[in-house]
Amino acid sequence: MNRKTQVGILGAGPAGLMLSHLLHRAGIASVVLEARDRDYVEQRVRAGVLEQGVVDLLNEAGVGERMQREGLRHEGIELRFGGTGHRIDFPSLTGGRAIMVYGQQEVVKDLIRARLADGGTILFDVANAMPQGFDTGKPSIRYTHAGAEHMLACDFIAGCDGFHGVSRQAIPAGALSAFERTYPFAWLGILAQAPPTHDELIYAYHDHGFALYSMRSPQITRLYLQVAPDADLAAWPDARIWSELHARLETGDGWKLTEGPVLERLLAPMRSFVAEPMRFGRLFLAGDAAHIVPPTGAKGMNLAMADVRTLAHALAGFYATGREDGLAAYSPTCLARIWRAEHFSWWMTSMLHRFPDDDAFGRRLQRSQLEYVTSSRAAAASLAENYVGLPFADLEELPHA
Ligand code: RFL
Ligand code: PHB
Repeated sequence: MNRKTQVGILGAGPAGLMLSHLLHRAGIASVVLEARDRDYVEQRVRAGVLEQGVVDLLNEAGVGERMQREGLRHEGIELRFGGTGHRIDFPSLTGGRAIMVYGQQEVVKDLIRARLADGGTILFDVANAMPQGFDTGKPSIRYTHAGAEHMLACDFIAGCDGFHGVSRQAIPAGALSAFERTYPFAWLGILAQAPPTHDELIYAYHDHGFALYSMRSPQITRLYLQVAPDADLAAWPDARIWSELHARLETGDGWKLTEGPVLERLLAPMRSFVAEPMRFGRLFLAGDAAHIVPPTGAKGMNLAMADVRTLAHALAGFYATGREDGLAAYSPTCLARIWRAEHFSWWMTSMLHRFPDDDAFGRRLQRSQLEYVTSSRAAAASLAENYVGLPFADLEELPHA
């Protein structure tokens, strides 16, 4: 069967769903094609930290109501090293900004519900999706759904299909430059049925390696440990995970980590990656399809949201005026923010982890950096403004169509 729409979107992650929602609000039709089923997408536990600007964007776009009710506003984080905790206070360092702890899968659930309530089309369980014709001005996406072959004809394609998706791969070799760094460690993450006993996230620097204390709700703790890049989950029974978390997170102040049943475990590789430019003809890449950061700066989902904000605005400008300048500015506008987040994520990662080739000099440098960001107001303010998120790019007001 052949279908037609204005924007064909690959991927129903935060990027694809938010793009479809923002386009709808601008009066632009789209169809979202997703490889997985709805349940899988809604249960996939990943990011948890929303920047202030993303919180504002979700609210302004009318999809922030449950987040406002159930999300946890955090006004700081703690950096823990040398047996002591040091708090970075966001509002006083950033002119009142903060973050929201609200699970990525909750954002995804809210966006899917909003799209369907507005009569939007999301096709789940799509196989063999292949963008084509985007260099000729007649783009389309071929795909298989419910056992039949289909073709979606569109004006533009948005590749929001994540790091392992087909969109970036569909661009001819040589048209993209890739910039990449891998790290010699991974994160082992767990979700535990244990009420958080600390109000804010804790980033811990420890001789055994990095650990992160986070949460999802007043009942659920989210915890991460730095492990070897080739770590095997089978070698990490619950008792070993808890013992390492106690060792790396607890300090001399009497605070204790509460244990509880482990609901979920995952291993996350650590990588920095950017593909430039984020456009080829009428195909636009957004979110993880174009760039990856290590999770230490909590930037991945936030960058995905910033990309689609810019893309939705550029497409709205095109449909309102026929002019292409907004579309031409998409990639450079996004890349400026992306490279700032790439640097911040790399910097946080470098400051907080153990590296296999660490020597005493390197460890002393890390300690000095940690002491500096927790004692100098200027250095703390730099960390804080990056963590809560720098202001979004100014987008020109659209002329009325
Ligand atoms: P997603 O979420 O990967 O969604 C892509 C969607 O595309 C689908 N897909 C396809 N669909 C059709 N055809 C194909 N051929 C397809 N191939 C793939 C996939 O099924 C999927 O539904 O990308 P998107 O939308 O760009 O969103 C990016 C975020 O998911 C990602 O950056 C964050 O999760 C990263 N991240 C964090 N980001 C933050 O902002 N704050 C955090 O605190 C944070 N913590 C994290 C993280 C990522 C982590 N992991 C597991 C990598 C913590 C971890 C542990
Ligand atoms: C999380 O809660 O999953 C989380 C928080 C902060 C990070 C990464 C992940 O830097």
